[in-house]
Amino acid sequence: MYSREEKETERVLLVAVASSNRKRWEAIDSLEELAALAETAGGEVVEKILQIRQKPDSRSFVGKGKLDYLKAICAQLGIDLVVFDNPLTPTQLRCIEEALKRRTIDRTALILDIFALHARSAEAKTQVELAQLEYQYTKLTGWGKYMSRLGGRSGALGGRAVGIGTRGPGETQLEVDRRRIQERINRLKKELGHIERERATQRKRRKSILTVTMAGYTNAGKSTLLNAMTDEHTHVSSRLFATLDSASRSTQLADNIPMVLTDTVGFIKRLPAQLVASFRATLAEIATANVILHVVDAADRHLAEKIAVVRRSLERLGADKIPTLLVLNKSDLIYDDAVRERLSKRYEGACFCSALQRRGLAMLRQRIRELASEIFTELEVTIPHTAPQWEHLFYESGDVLERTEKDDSVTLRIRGYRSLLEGLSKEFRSLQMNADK
Ligand SMILES: Nc1nc2c(ncn2[C@@H]2O[C@H](COP(=O)(O)OP(=O)(O)OP(=O)(O)O)[C@@H](O)[C@H]2O)c(=O)[nH]1
Ligand SMILES: [Mg+2]
Repeated sequence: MYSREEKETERVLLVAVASSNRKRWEAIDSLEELAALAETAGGEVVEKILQIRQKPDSRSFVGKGKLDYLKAICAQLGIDLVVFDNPLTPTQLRCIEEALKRRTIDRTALILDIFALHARSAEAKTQVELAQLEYQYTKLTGWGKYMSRLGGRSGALGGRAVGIGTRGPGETQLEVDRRRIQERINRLKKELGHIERERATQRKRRKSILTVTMAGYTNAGKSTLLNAMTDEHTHVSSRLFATLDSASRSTQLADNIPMVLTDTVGFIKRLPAQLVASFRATLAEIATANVILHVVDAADRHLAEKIAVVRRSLERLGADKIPTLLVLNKSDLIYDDAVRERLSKRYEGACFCSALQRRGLAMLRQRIRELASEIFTELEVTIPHTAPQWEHLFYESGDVLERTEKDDSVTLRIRGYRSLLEGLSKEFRSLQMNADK
C-alpha cells in the first residue's frame, strides 16, 4: 500500500525538532542536509517541517497535536515515507508509524540505507550489513507494522528491497529473534577481522612509499581529486557517500618518488556510530597514512562546520597527529576575490585547487613533496664485509635503491623513514668509528 512498487520515487516528508528557538538555524541547516540525503536515497522531498519543542514527548516525540497535523499533511501530500532528523527510540518510531500510517525512519536509518545502496565490494557490503544489524538490534523491541512488512537485501536474512530505509538486510520481523541477529553479527565481525589483518600485512610491506590518504566531508571532491592526481576514473557523483571503499592508486609525486593515494569514505555530521565501528578497517587506512589531504568544498557556506566535523572524526580515529594538508577544493566556484582572500587568511597554509578543472595540482604536489621530504630520506652507507649483519639491518629498514659491491665493502643507497634510517646510520657510524680506533 505504501511501498515503492507502484511508484517510481517515494514521496518524503522531513521532520526536525529543535529544542529552542536559538537552535532553529542549526536545525534548518541540518534539515537541508537531510533533504540531500533523502534525495541521494532516491526519494523526492515534498515537504520539510521544523518544530520547536523544549522537551520531546517520550511516546510520540512531537506531541499529540503535532502528530495529528503531520497526519493531515501526509494525506494531503501523498507522503510515502517520513524521515526524522532526530534520533528516535523504538517506542517513538512505533507510535509515530501507527499514528501516521506511514513508514517512519530517523537520520541514522537513512544514512545506513544510502550506504547499503552504494556498497559495491564484498567488504563494503559486509561492513554495511554489520552496521545495519547493530542498529536494528538496538531497535529490536519491535518494528511497527509499516516497517516489518518490508524486506531487505536478499541473502543474509531474506526479503527484498522495496524502499528507503529498508535496503540492506532490512527484514527483521519480530519472529527473527535477537539470537539469530547476534549470531550473524558475530560472523560478520569475524569476517571483517580477517580483512583488517590482511590489510595490516599489506601495509607492512611498503617501507618507503609515501602513503597519502584523502579525508573529508562527503561530496567534498575526494574521488575527483584522486582521479585528477592519478589520471584514473574512480566513480564520482554529486550524490552523497558515492565512495564506500578505500581505493588505493599508485602514482609518482615527482623525481620518481613513489606515492600511494587512497580514497576513502566521507564523513558527515552525526555519522552513525554503528557505521564508524564497522567501517573501522576502511577508516583505519586514514590513521596509517604518512600524509592526510583534508579535502573541503571551499565554496560551501558550511565550510567551517564541516571542517570541524572532519577534524573531530580524525581525532577519534587517532589520526590527528598525522601531517595534514587542508585542500580548499572547488576553488573554481569562488568568484569573489575577497572571499578567496578571506579563506586564505583564515586557513593559512591551505592549498587552493580545482580537482574538476585540474587546477592548482602542481602546487598541491609541491606541498606534499615538502611534507614527504620531512618524513622520508635517502642516504648512502658503506658497510665493510666484516659487518654483514648491518647490511641485513639496513635492508630491513628501508628500500634499497642501489647496491654497489667492492672488494672489502658494499655501498647501499636506501630510501626510508628519516627517523628510522638516520638513527640507524648514526649508530652504525659510531660503532665503525670505535672499531677503527
Ligand atoms: N565545481 C567543482 N565541482 C567539483 C570539484 N571537485 C569535485 N566536484 C564535484 O563534486 C561532486 C562530488 O565529488 P566526489 O569526488 O564524488 O566527492 P567525494 O568527496 O568523493 O564524495 P563521497 O565519495 O560521497 O564522500 C561531484 O559532482 C563532482 O563533480 C571541483 O573542483 N569543482
Ligand atoms: Mg568519493
